[in-house]
Amino acid sequence: MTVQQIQTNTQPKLVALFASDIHLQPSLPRTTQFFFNFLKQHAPQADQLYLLGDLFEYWAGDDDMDTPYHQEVIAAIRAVSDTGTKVFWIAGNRDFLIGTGFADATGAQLLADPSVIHIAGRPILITHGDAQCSDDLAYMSFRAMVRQEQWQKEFLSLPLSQRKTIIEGLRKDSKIEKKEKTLTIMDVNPDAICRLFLDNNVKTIIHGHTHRPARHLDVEGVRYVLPDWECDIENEKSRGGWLAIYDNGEILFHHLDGNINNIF
Ligand code: LP5
Ligand code: MN
Repeated sequence: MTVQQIQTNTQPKLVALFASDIHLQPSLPRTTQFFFNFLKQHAPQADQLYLLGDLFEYWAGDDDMDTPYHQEVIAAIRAVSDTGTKVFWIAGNRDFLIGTGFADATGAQLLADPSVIHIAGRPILITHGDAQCSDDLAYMSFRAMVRQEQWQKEFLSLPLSQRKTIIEGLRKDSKIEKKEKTLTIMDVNPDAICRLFLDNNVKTIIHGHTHRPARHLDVEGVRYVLPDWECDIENEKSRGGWLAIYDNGEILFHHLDGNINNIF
């Protein structure tokens, strides 16, 4: 009797991808193109794609879905869902007004912030990350206001053009205010992160928002911070990338230039 040797495939299988803070807008054509390439070439190879907030520069409401630009982005995400990759979405501080209209159009499932998911046998907490920036008191009170259901209902009842004008004003103010704030104030608060690890019984956290990509070896576990994307600054290297988890538990950063490693 011949014993047939079965060749095992040692290549780890891609399970999930994580990206955030792409800040899509029509004035960023190269960034948009890099994101579309990511959706077309990489996302379909994963079982799950997690978009962890601030995918858009801002979102004024689901009644703003019909612009050619938004239609193009929606179609690109829909194409990923249609390949069988499950797309999940956590809202960021710029696009928390995304609702069921966007979810239905893209096939994305909206998740609460934070959420605990299970990948390759490990529980992982995912969050946008802004809620943990608790030293930024001005932002915290702004956040508390705009995350109220009643407040959002009233804001969404304003005409779309008026909402856009208000938000564009806030974007300008935010850029000015950020220049005045220290990096420490705009980073996540260590106690808030510690509580997140312990209260949710996880050893892995993935978040975005701070635009300071890194793998932090915190006392309670490992915290992966996703990069923001910016590919439209002349004479500057494209910035951005995503995190990938494989079925052997390995977690790697993928840079836009094709480099792959375990630190960003
Ligand atoms: O986004 P980013 O990286 O620039 O900075 C964030 C915080 N800023 C924001 C504001 C957004 O960028 C702009 C608005 C988003 C649109 C959401 C849709 C609908 C909301 C409509 C609101 C009327 O999130 C920034 C943080 C930074 O992250 C780092 O964590 O520092 O925080 C701020 O800039 C907030 C200010 O410090 C406080 C602003 C108070 C203004 C209150 C005006 C209320 C006006 C109400 C009008 C109806
Ligand atoms: Mn953000």
